[in-house]
Amino acid sequence: MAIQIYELCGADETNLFSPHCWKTRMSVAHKGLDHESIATPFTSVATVEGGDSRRVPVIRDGDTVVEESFKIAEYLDEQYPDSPKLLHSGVDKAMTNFIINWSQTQLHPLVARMAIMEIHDALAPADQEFFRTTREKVFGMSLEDFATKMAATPDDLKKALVPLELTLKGQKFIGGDTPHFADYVVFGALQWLRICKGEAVLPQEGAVANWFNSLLDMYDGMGRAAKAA
Ligand SMILES: N[C@@H](CCC(=O)N[C@@H](CS)C(=O)NCC(=O)O)C(=O)O
Repeated sequence: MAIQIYELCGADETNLFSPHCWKTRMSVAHKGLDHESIATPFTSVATVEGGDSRRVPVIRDGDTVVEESFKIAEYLDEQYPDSPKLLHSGVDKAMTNFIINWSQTQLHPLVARMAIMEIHDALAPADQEFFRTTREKVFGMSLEDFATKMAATPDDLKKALVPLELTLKGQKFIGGDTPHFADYVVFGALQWLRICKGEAVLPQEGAVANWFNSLLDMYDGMGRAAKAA
């Protein structure tokens, strides 16, 4: 039976753009498992699976419900030990936390600064209102002011990606020879930008570009099949 993944969606239910949900989609595919996406708008997240979670991704695997992309990866490794691992030792999990925090503090804010209005505009009207209210509270300014005053460029992104560019000059993946959950963490951030803002703002050449393209093509091109803006 396919694993159900509750994923954030835009006004168009096939527009599944969330960075954290992409981590889970790629994780499920890495384990060789099928998935069924359940498109979930912002205003429905709080009702998913009885409403315990305020965030997606959430998965249902038979009778088991798991939320949070890192916990989902751990669950998949435990439940499906015969397929390639997403995470290995305790040390490996500990270091993956660094990648998660690096991605969320160095890449996610840049994606927001580059694409905040595009993210907003892709949502259904009720979700736009939710998104505006919650994000304006965090930013302390209107979305429009944030988009102009805090605007970031593809060059800013390229600079933030230097540690990854240097790493991938010497190895195929963050995980070494094969992808690891950490690869999907960073992939999720760039896929979010690709879907919301388009491919032109992503690195066009170099090690990060090659790595990202190889992940887009993996699992029968699942990542590339998601429409870029
Ligand atoms: N640490 C969580 C983060 C999940 C998260 O922030 N999800 C966002 C979607 S990208 C969400 O559900 N947001 C709902 C909201 O902002 O109300 C994970 O990796 O699963």
